[in-house]
Amino acid sequence: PRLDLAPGAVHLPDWLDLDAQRRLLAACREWAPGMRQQRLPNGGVMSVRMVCLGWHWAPYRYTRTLDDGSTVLPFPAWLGDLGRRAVAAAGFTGDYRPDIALVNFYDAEARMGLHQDKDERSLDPVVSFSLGDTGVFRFGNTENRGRPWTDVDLRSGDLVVFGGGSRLAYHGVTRIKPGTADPDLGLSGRLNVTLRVSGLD
Ligand code: MD5
Ligand code: FE
Repeated sequence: PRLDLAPGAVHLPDWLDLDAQRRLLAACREWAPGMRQQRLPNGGVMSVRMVCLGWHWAPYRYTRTLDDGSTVLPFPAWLGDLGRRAVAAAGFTGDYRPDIALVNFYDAEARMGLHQDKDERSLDPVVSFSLGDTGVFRFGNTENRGRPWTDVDLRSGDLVVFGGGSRLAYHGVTRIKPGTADPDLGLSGRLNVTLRVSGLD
């Protein structure tokens, strides 16, 4: 099935079959040693653990190197291919050449407050893959952090593509539902992999 959250925001539940989920999870486990909790300029520390591929999210800009001077992990070609299949499945036309992946791990307590993704210079779609425990995703409006918003459960294997008029919508993750993952996957907590186009070179 295909669910339109709003113009340009397309939810394809269970788009990744269990085999594809296992492959993406195995890749996340290879990247996981780079995961860290980002410190924000306001002094806060994000509850989500993140590792970046292609470009490092600094916050609130993209850099080629991490704070410690190390080089960001490469963005693999196979992940770009998966992203192109995802945007096509969601009904978007035209080239899609993502060069950033943000891999976010949510434990049972982690959240992500409402924000806009506006650090990319390109407004090409953002592709989101969910693995593991269900997350409650809050999809807001483009004006402010207030209502109206819609809360959507994102389950393991779900694809959401955010483009067009939804690309700059406020959004966040209000909670994780512990113990909701398929035990066959072997993941406690939630992983979200987003693909983006930096518009940088
Ligand atoms: C997540 N991650 O579930 C979400 C999925 C992030 C983040 O929000 O910034 O890492 S991506 C959701 C998204 C991306 C771009 C635009 C919109 C939503 N949107 O317009 O609603 O961990
Ligand atoms: Fe975001």
